[in-house]
Parts: sequence; structure tokens; C-alpha cells
Amino acid sequence: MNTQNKAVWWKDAVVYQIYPRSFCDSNGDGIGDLNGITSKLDYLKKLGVDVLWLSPVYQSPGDDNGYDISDYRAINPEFGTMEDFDRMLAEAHARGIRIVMDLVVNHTSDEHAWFMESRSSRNNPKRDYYIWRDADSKGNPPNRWASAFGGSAWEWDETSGQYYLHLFSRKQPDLNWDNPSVRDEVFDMMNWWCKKGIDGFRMDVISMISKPDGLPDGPEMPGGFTASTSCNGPRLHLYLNQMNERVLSMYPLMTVGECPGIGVEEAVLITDPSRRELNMVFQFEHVNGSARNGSKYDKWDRPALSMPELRETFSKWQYGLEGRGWNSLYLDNHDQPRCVSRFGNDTPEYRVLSAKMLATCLHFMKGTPYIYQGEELGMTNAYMTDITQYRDIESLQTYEFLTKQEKLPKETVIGYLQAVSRDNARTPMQWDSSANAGFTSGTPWIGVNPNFAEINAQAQTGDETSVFTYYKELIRLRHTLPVMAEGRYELIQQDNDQVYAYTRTIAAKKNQEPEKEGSGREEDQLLVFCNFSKDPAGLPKEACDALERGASRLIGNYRDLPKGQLRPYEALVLHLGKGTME
Ligand code: ISL
Ligand code: CA
Repeated sequence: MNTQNKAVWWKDAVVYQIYPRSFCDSNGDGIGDLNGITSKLDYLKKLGVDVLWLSPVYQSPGDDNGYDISDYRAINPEFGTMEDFDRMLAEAHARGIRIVMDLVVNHTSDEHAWFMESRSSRNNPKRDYYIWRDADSKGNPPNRWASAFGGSAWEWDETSGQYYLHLFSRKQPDLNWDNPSVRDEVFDMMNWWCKKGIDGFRMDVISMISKPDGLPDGPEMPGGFTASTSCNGPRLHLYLNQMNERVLSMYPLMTVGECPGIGVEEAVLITDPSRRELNMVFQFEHVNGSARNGSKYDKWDRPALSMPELRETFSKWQYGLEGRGWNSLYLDNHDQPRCVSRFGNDTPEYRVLSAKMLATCLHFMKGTPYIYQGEELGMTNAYMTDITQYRDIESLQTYEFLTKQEKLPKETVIGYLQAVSRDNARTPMQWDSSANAGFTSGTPWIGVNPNFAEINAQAQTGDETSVFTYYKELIRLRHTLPVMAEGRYELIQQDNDQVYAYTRTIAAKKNQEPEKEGSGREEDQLLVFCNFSKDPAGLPKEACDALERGASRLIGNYRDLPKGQLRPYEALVLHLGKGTME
């Protein structure tokens, strides 16, 4: 691997996220598994990714598809055995591919041994591993926080006569990070996985681990609840710093914190290397939807960001972290609808073009790019029409709440789910055009997207014009061109409402051979132009100038250079580098 021995190897790496349940089923039970992943390593090697991040594969009752862990040191039997895991790890390493584990430690499952002890009585030594509170004088929960999946964030425990906090489902009780024994247990467990040879952690809702003193209510929400105030709590940095000292600093890991509710300045505090916390974070500002039309139900009735809003958000992060921290770059993951459906155009005419355009826009930014399984094929939303087709706890609980309590028409709520349900990302990976898209020989746990006959890996891997081949080229370029990893981002065409355009610039390296006279430039520059609309757009003057100065076409989603206009969803990257004429 080209990045093997550097301490900050993740700076020119590309990460691929696998949602194991939906990736590849090796034994016909309809559920993707570890042996399925191992069988697809050559596919991933061909794509060229450096790192695989696996959504949780630990033992779990599966209330939230594995984000509710009942044993951190055991593999979910649905996914295989620890031997299967070790083999997958070894096979990945043999191909120069690293493995990053999902670390879900804001909460455990209610079936974790710690919680079973904790709830057994008020004097149990593990009582304080979780967040228990008395009812208020009327018997109500201690505050009005809503759970992210609907309803109160507090569950009454009959046996011990107190409420426990669960920011997610009632089967996901929040750990009490203020208890040093909890931190000891978590750090021990992390060291155990590191000693096994894993290469990093993606840390689930890590911005929520430090609860604010007094647990004050947040902004009002429908249903008599308020948002929680648990993001960026008072001891977040202290705990991350301890984690770094006691675990992370001892291995050459990559770490990314999933951080709902985080802004640029908080992100700098977490990712500034001198502060010794994490390498990068997932921020949410570009995927939370736009508040421009007002919204009552948060992500459900918010439109996707328009291109200018998206550009403003991305640019804020690009400028904000420059020289101070490090960005992670993503459009898709297992919680988000498919980006080609949300930000592009998933009709047959424009799907391939717009998928490549979005990929171009994201991958040329500064940071570490993440590809979510199927994104490299331009997979689309599933548009499931009936609630019985949905599996995700958030989708099901939201449907109940909005149709029953809020009395919204079913069609309206199904419309919301079709646009933003997490299940859009969780339909099986589309491998080929055989039954069930080649994902399983049995019955898949969630329906396959009916468009698998047209959109699948087999059809794309050998096709020079496919979305897959385009991603492969983007990854290759990131590994080859230092400017792609290190160049400074600068927005151009700020008022253009069709074209998102920016440059990336890096000074030519000082210690290189002296340039031959007249043959080169002092800096290396990329110019990126992305037409976010199906209408042609005028070719920006920076593109014309660069072409006149001898820029070359680095990559684009049309075969040739545009003539005067950018075509529908056109993406074009020009390279003005050493060797091009001034
Ligand atoms: O998807 C969301 C709801 O719109 C997010 O709020 C999501 O719950 C949040 O990003 C946290 O996500 C992570 O933790 C959850 C889990 O359900 C998600 O799959 C995970 O990515 C609880 O562990
Ligand atoms: Ca299986």
C-alpha cells in the first residue's frame, strides 16, 4: 500500500463503508456476513480503496441493526464467528486494505451484562454505569428530552423504581461516561481490538458522551418533548484526550468521530493534532436538510440543501479546518438517503452523469473521502411504497408517531420515508442481475431495489464509462497527485447558482530537482467545475483562462472538453501544473 508507513497514512486514503447486513450473504440466510465480505475483497481491491469501515459486527439483539451491542468482544452469530473475523482481517491486510471498526460506546444494548447488573438493584456496583434518575414529583421523567427515534428519552424501570436515559431506542441505554470505571472498561475493550490488529475506529455519536450537568431541556419539539442538550458536553474533550492517551496514541490508527450537532470550532478542538483527540469527525450540516421553508418534523419535512446551500456548508468546513484540523468527506452512509437521489438526478437519463458529478465535487475537496457501499455504482433510493417494506426502527417509530399522534396522512409520511428513510441506504448491495441481485441465494432481510437489473457491479466493473470506473479513477488520482490530498481549497464563482466551482492549490515542493528554465510553474493547481443542474451552464471564465494557459483535462464525466458551455450535470477538472505552459 502506498500509504503504509506514514504516521498520518489516512491523509491520502479513501475509505469504503460496509454495512455488513446488506453487503453479501455467504450462507443463504438472507443476511450479509463476514465471509461474504471476505469473498468481495478482490472487488474492493479493484476499486482501489485503502480502508474498510465496518458498521457494527458485534453481538447484538439487533434492535438498531447492531448499534445496540450486548458483547463488545463477540461477533454476532448472524455475521459469523471470531475465526471468520480474523480471516477477513488477515485477507484484507494481505491485500493492503485496512479495517476500521465501529465503536458504539455512547450506549450499550439493554441486554449487555453491564446493564443487566445495573438495573438489578439500586445498590448494584454497576448501577452508576448508566444514567438513572428519580421520577419528578408527578411521576414524570426527570426532563423532557426526546429519543432520536421518537418518544421520551427516559424509560421507567419497575424493579428498581427509577428512569434510565436512552438517547436512542429504549434498548440502547446511555453509558455514564462520568464514571471512571466506565471509561476503564471502554478503553480496555478498545486496546483488546487494537491488539488484534485492527486499524482504527469510527466512533458512533461520540459528541454525545458527556452529558451536561443538570440535564437541562433543549429547544421545544412536537409531542411535548425537547431536543436533548447532550452534544458537545462539558467533559467531551477531557474524555477524548484520555482515550487518546490510553489507547489511540499507542497504535497507527485512523479515528473518526461521528459528531451530530458539531460546528467548525468544536471540530477544530477535536481534530487539531496538537490537542491529541481524534483525526477527523463526521459533521452533519450538509445532510441535515434545509430549514429554508421552515420545518416541523426535523429531517422528515426538510428539503435537501440546494447547491448554493451545499456549497456554502462545504466551503465553511473546507476553510474552517484548513491548517487546523482535518475533514472527512461524505455524501452517503447507512443513515442517509442515496446521494444521487438527494443531490443529483436518479432518472435513467441523468443518473450516471449526476452520480459522477457528485463524486467529482466531493472527492476533489480536502479531507479523507468516504464511499458507502453501492455509491460507487450510483445506487438510488428504494422508494418503498408500503410501511411493511421498511425495517429501520427510526422509520417505523416515526411512521407510528406521525400517522397516529400527529395524524398526518399515510401518503405524506410514506413520501417522507421515500425521501430520507435510512432504509434507502440499506437495501442489499447490487452485485449482478441474477435473483436478489446476487446478494443472497435465500430471502433477503430487506427487499432488493427493483432497479438491480440495470444497476449492478457486474455490469459496471468492466465498463470504461461506468460510475464504478469513474470512482476507481478518482481514487487512483488521490493516491497519485499530492495536490488532491494537500492542496488548499478556494471557492470561485461564488454567485453562480448552477455551477459549484473551486480550486485546489499547492506550492511546488522545494526539495525537488530544479525546474528546467521556462518549463514549469511554481505551483500545482486543480480547477473543479460541477454543473448541478440538467440545464447547460456558461463555461466559467476561470476554465477558459486555464485552458488558454495550457491546462489539461484531468477527469470529467463527458468524453471531451466542453465547447463554451458546461453540459447537463457536467463535471470537469482541469490541471494547471508543473510542466504546463504559463
Ligand atoms: O439517522 C439519524 C436520524 O436522522 C441520525 O440522527 C442518527 O441517529 C445519528 O446520526 C446517530 O447515528 C448513529 O447512532 C445511532 C444509529 O442508529 C446510527 O445508525 C448510527 O450511525 C445510534 O447508535
Ligand atoms: Ca448470512
